Amino acid sequence: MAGRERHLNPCRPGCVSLAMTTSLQRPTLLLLAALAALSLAGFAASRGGAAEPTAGASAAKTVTIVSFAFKPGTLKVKRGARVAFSNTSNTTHTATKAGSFDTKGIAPGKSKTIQFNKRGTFAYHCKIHPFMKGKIVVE
Ligand SMILES: [Cu+2]
Repeated sequence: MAGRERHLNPCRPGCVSLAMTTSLQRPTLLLLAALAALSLAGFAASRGGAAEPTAGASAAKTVTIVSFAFKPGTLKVKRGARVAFSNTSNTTHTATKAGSFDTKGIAPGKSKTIQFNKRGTFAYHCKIHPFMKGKIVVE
C-alpha cells in the first residue's frame, strides 16, 4: 500500500503537469487549426465569390457621366465585366475607343453597357466632346 503510494506520488505531479500542458496546448492548437481552416475557407469563398459575378456578367460596374466628365476617370475591372456608362448630364455623350468599343450616343438619363472581354487599358473619349477622357483597365 505504502509502497504503491510512494511509487505513484512522484508520477502524479508529472502526470498533472503533462495533463495541464496538453490541456492547454490542445485547445490552442485546435483553435489555431480552426482559425486557419476558417481563414482558408473564407479566402477561397471570397476568391470564388469575386470570380463568379464577372463570369456571370451579372454585376455591372458603372461609369457615370457627370456634366462633361467620366467618373471615375479610371475604372479597373476584371476580364468579362460589364461596364454601364450612365449619362446623368443634360447633353448626349459617347464613350468611344476606336477599334475597341463605342457606346454611340447616350442621351441624357440613359445608359449603355459594354462588356470587356479582353485584358488591357482602354483609353476612351467622347466623340462629341473629345476633351472628355476616361480609362477602363481590364485585368
Ligand atoms: Cu460628350
